[in-house]
Amino acid sequence: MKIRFSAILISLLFILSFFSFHVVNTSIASFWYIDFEFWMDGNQTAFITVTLVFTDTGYNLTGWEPLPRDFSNFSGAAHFGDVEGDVFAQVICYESHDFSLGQLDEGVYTFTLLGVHDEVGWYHAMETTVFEVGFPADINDDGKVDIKDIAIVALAYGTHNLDPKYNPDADIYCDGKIDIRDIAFTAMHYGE
Ligand SMILES: [Ca+2]
Repeated sequence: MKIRFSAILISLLFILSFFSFHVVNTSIASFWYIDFEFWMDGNQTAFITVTLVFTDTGYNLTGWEPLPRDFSNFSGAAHFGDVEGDVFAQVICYESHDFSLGQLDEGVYTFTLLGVHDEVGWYHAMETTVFEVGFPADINDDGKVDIKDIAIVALAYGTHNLDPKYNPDADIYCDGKIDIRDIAFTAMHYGE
């Protein structure tokens, strides 16, 4: 009986914690307006400018932080905290930040901005943007996307970066493997 009671209690706590986490996540998302702009400087270094606006009062931005890259996925974090004192004061934060992504090969990449509440410490994925470097579907660099480009990806299909048949030019999503996404991307730009 005792065991069953603790099992029910643990289950209830688990459900409750999941539910409250979910509620916090949903409500916090409405505090932001996010805009991404991808650009490159004269040295072929890539940047993402993130513009973030609080559309509600009671919070302030405390800083930005670049997070580790995972293949073609980049992420950065915006830290924020509660405004001390009168939370009903009109505090609308509007700030931009440049995240340097370094020099990138032609391809398709993603950038996700995470929100970190300094006091609570949790991460919340706020928004993701997908951006292209160069003209990745033109794999043989002859200025057009045609059957030759599709053939190059098809030949490398199913390989990963340790295979001799792996072709990094055909790895459009830069994730170390040639799969259906790389073929689909090339096909989507066919004729350009
Ligand atoms: Ca081509």
